Amino acid sequence: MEKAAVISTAPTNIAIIKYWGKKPEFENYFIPTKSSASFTVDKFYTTTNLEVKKGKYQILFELNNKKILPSKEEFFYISNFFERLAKFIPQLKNYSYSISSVNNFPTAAGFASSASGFAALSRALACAMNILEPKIFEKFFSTDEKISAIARLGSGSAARSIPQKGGFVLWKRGFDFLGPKPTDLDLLFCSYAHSLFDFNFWKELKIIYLALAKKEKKIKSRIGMQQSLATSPFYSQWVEYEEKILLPSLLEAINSKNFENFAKITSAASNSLHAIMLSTSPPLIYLNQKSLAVINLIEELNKEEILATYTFDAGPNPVIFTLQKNEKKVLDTIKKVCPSKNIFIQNIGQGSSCNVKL
Ligand code: 2P0
Repeated sequence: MEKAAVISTAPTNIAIIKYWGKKPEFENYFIPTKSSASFTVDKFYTTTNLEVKKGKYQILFELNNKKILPSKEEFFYISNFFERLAKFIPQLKNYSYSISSVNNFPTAAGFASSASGFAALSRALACAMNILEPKIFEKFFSTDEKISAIARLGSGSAARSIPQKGGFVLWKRGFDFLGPKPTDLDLLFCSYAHSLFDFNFWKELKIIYLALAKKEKKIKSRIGMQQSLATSPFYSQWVEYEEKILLPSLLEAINSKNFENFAKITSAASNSLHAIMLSTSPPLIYLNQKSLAVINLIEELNKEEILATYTFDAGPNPVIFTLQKNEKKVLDTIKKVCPSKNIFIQNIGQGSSCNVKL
C-alpha cells in the first residue's frame, strides 16, 4: 500500500493524581517521575483526519481548520514528536503526513488540548501503520499499551487518553521494574497507561469543567515541571508520598465508590501539586483570585457533608467532581462565581478510537 487515510477521536482526561516531571536520566523517553491517574471525560475530544502517503518526508498540519505554519509552536510540538518517534522507527520518514485536528471544546478557554490532540494523532498513526507497514504496526502499535507509550512521546498526559475502555486510567511510571541495562525498547514501553475501572463503573460521578479565565501566557507545563524538579525542595518527598500512600488510597476510594475519601484525596492531590509549583524557584503561580474563590466556596459547601471536590492543572480553571444526587446544589454554589455558559458538565467517558476511510 502507498497511501492510507484514517479518522480518529480521543477524549481529554482530568488527572486526580498529577504528572509533573520526567526522570532526567530518561528525558528523551518522557518517563515520568511518578505514576498519575485520571478520569477520561465524554464531552471534550479531538477528531483527527490523517493521510499518510509514500514519498518525501513532510508534515502538513491544520488545527481547527486553520493551516499551522512550521514556524508556530503547535507545529514544532508535532514535528518534534515525529523526530522523537523516528529515532525508534526510521521508516516513518519514508512518508508524508497531512494532519487535520479539530477540538470540539473551546481551545481559547484554557482547557488543555495536548492530551486529546496527541492521543488522537497516535491512534491515527497506529491505524495508518496497520495498513502501510504491518511489521512496524506489530512491533510498535499492536496494543493499547504500546500506543499509549508512543503517545507519551508527544505529551505525557496523552498516554492516559489512549486506552479504549477509558474510565479511570492509571499511567504507571514503570521504571521501577527495568533491569540494569535497559534497551531502547524497554525504555519506550516500560511506562504506559491502562484502564483500571471502565467508563460505566461509577456512573453517578459528575465532572464539571469551569472556564473561569481565558488561556494566559504562563510558563508551559513542559518547562514548569523541569523547574520544579530542579528547584522545589519538597519534590522527591512529594513523589514518594503520592506513589506509596496517596495513589493506593485513591484506588481504594474509587473501588469502594467512597465519595468522601475520593473528595479528600482529590483536593489534597491538587493542592499538593500547587504547593510544589509555589515552592519552585521562581515560583509557578497558576491559580488566580477566582480559582481561590472556588476553593473557598467548595470548602464552605463541604462543612457539614462532603458534597464536592476540586482539582486544578497548570492553569486557573477548576474541575469539580460531585455525585449526580448533589449536582443541583453544587451548581447553585458554583454559579455564584461562574456564569452558566462557562460551565461544562461531563460524565466519565471512553477512550480513543479510529476508523479507516474508504
Ligand atoms: C496532568 N499536567 O497530570 C498534569 C497536571 C499539568 C498539571 O500533564 O511535557 O502537557 O507534554 O509531557 O502532558 C501537563 O503536562 O506535558 C500535565 P508534556 P503535559 O495532567
